[in-house]
Amino acid sequence: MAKRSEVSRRQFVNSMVSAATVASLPLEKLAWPEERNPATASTVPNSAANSGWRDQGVLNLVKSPHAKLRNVPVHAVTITSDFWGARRQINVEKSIPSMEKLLEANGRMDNFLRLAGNSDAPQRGPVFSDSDVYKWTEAVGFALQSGDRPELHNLADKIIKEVVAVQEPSGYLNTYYVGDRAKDRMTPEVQRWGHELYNIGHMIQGAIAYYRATGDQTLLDAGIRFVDGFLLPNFGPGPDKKPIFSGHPEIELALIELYRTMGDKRHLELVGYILQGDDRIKVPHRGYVYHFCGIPFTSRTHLEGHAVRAMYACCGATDYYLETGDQTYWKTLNTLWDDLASHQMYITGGVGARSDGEAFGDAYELPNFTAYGESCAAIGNMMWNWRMLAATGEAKYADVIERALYNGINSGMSLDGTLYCYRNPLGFDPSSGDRIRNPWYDVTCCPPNLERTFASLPGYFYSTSKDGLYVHLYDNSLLDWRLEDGTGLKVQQKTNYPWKDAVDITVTPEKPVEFTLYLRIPGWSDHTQVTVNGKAVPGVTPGKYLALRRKWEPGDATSVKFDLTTHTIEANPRVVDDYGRVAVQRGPLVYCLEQLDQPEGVRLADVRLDVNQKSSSRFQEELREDLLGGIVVLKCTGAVEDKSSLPAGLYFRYRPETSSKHATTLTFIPYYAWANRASTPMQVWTPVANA
Ligand code: FUB
Ligand code: ZN
Repeated sequence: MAKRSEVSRRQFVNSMVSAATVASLPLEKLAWPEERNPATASTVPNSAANSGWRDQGVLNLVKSPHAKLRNVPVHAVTITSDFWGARRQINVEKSIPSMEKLLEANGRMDNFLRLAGNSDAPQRGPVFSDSDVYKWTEAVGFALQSGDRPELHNLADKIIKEVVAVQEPSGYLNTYYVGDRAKDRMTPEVQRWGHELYNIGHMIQGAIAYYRATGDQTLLDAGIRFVDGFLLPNFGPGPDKKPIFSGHPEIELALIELYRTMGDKRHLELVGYILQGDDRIKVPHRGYVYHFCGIPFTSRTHLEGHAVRAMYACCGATDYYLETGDQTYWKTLNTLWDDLASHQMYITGGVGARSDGEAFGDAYELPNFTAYGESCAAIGNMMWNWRMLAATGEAKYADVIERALYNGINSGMSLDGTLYCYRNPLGFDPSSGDRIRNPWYDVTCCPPNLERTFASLPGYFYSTSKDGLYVHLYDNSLLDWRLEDGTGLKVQQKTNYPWKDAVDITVTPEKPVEFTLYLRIPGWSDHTQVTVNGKAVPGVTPGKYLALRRKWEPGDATSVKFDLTTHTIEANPRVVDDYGRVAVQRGPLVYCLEQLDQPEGVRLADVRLDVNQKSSSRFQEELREDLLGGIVVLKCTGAVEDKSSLPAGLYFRYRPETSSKHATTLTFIPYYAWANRASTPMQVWTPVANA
């Protein structure tokens, strides 16, 4: 299908403010250009009627009846520099291009080319290899939503052509279930393990991101052909159709975004059917646990099974709720979320305690060294909380997003953007032989997942509501969008967050207008000060949005000062692996100890944290521009317990009087930056000296 050509508002914004622009955007960028002057320009209401493809956010919730908040398009937010600006620049300049080369080198494109007669290479990679290509395409789609990059654009166009070239007339498209394996397509067993619908789900998500960037529907049409031509006529409820078992939830959220994009209600209804489960496909009980599908979603009482599957299922179910308002779904989602927050989530926002089955553990089962914490699962956690936030406008969901994003997701990609963690443990000993960061995995789900997440990040900074604008995340950035009544609005953030406590926010509506600016006050910030035009605002509560309702005038200045006191955090005593230990958190960042930062001869296994001093005086902060891309290092006094007098063997009488301790200085770095130098021991949870 032809590309639509339009003068892009995004291109306009990007020509004015490029990602290379440094932190301080001059104030004139906040001014409205002549043609947007309220006196001369007509306002464009943010209604379904004109929500064109270019203005659809990460989720297009414009018509979702049960969404309290609506997404702001990725192109409307320019993250200019510093924390996420640097990360995103590396993502688009290094990670995404190098991943494409790796996909080629590892046969992911040959899998398609062979079917078109353009390669002799045999099929390579696991059954879900196609999804690697689709997730990469999604990353490019989001990257292009922030501004055109001809090289990436051309490369993605070429890849999309190679993909759609091998779609069968029926609409079926998969590079694994071909030839001798074609007879196995969509058999119950293959629905369990074969990832056919998972692949197509990622294809549809990639296609939508690409469409929202370029208007190019080529891949989207292929996704629709699969669903409308192959899936819907043959599979679904009713005796004339075969049953569906989604196997690895993913198709659910993709189909709902397709429904939001194209408006075909059958796609939403199909998700209702899939989430209900079809008992014509029977799997053993452990299968319903592991796959997190196949039985009614609304019968779930806790998180269990494969963590990525569970998180994606929760995303799909929340999407379904946002469209239908089905209260039984809402009740289940809240039950599962409480389980997540009270029993199952690492302090880093990672999820999935067990390597065995890449799975959730029992309540409070959160081991550190053997933690699975797959990057994809933390991303799934963020995606789910983004949907819960849209449903409610409650800050507790944004707190989880921030926790996962800054820690358990951010750790997944090396600082140079070329190495990735599959697992994100909270303790590490390299003598295990484990290589934690790698350029490539044969199961390479995480790298392109991280790339699409960082590329989509501007879309997570703000939401609109009927009465105003929500600010969820803080970093140097410029929002150029509109309120839901159509009034143009620019919001500039200037900050050195998360290293410094201040965020200056300049609000520039195109004309004076009354609305509510909702500022997220993170749960970790005990004492936050907010002023508007220099006047202190009362009623600031941690873990809530602060509602600033007033008539906003162009140039109104809001300033926020967060409480970045470093805190030691203890876990519920039922988390046995953290008992007698503390983690260190400053602002949104969880910190860790890496062996190579500690004094010579001090082994991490022997260090204790002295918690007798007051938290505020315990840690000295050092801004180190030269280290790990620029970080705040935390130093504090600790103790080293001398165990050298213990005899050889496994068990000894406990004789605390004979153990000697000496003081040392411990150096903490942000967890996300670990394993970016040499491979040395690391730990997040450190025993306290008096435990
Ligand atoms: O099965 C597809 C992906 O591979 C899962 O989401 C990951 O956990 C990995 O197993
Ligand atoms: Zn993964």
